[in-house]
Amino acid sequence: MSAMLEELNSIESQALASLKVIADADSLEQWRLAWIGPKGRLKGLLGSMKDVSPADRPAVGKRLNEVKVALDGAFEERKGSLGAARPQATGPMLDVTEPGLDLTIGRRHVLTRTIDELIEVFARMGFTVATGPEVEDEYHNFTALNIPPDHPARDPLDNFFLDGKHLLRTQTSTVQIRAMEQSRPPLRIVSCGRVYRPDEVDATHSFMFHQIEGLYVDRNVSMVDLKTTLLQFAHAYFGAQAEVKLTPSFFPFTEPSAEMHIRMNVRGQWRWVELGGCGMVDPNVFEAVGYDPEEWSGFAFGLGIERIAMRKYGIPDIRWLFENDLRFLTSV
Ligand code: FA5
Repeated sequence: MSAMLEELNSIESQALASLKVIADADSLEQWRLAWIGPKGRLKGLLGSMKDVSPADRPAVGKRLNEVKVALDGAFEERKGSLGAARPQATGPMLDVTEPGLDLTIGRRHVLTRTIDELIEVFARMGFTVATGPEVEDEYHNFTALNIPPDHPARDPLDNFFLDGKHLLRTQTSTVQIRAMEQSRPPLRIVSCGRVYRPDEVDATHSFMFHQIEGLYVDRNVSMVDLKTTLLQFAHAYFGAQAEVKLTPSFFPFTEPSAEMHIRMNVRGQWRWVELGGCGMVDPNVFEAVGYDPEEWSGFAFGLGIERIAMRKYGIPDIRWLFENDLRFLTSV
């Protein structure tokens, strides 16, 4: 028998014998390093293969492999049995003296907060909250609001139609109609909610945004009531120095119509900011809901809630409101 084969037999029997008496993980690791580790006895023999005669080499190679498999297997088995024998912990694995983890307290989204704040301001002026569906029919989104079938605002390219007759509402003015259909005057409501338009998205425009709609119907309501209500809102929400300006505009459902601008302090500078549209309810709208326009008069307004929140909280880009970036959400 070649000297190498003898050496291999001896390594095998010595290694297996010494493994039998190992009783802890440290000694097992020592054993691994000594016998099968990268600098162990078995690896050392590999270097001597070049001295084996070509005739003996196949047999020696085969035996080397057998010994390696035997020692690796015995090692794994011993490791397993030592692990199983390790004493199991008793009692709870909990150190009650360790400092606890900080819990991050969440907060309502800035738009939700703005909606609640707006509703509170108008509630103090006697407005109640009304709601309406986001999926609307053409009648409530257009026809009842005095927007005739050939009006460009009804163009399918300017709306999110779901089928030929239903669409995602483009304005909260739809709730004016639904509120008037459901009750008799006098009436004083606000309605906040999502609206949808295929507008190109940029720092001030989104394809989905929120509006607050206001409607006041009574006898002898005038533009003075409208402007006073908006001024009260501006003072309550943006501070006593805020001013309101109405400039002529056009909406099919109000006559006369106006754009509402508020002069407010935007990061240290006083500026006029346009927040939405308003006007006196058009007689055709009253007729559509069965109110007598000779008896009843009223005003309505619709303001963009994102624009209000952006001014109030100094948010420069409308997209930040919808991206759910925690760096933004935790800073406003
Ligand atoms: C209207 O939607 C009318 N319904 C308002 C109204 C109500 C007039 C009642 C008269 C009586 P307008 O399309 O201008 O009007 O939109 C109102 C406000 O919504 C705008 O001033 C702006 O603040 C906001 N808004 C409009 N488009 C977008 C958009 N793409 N992204 C964010 N905000 C928008």
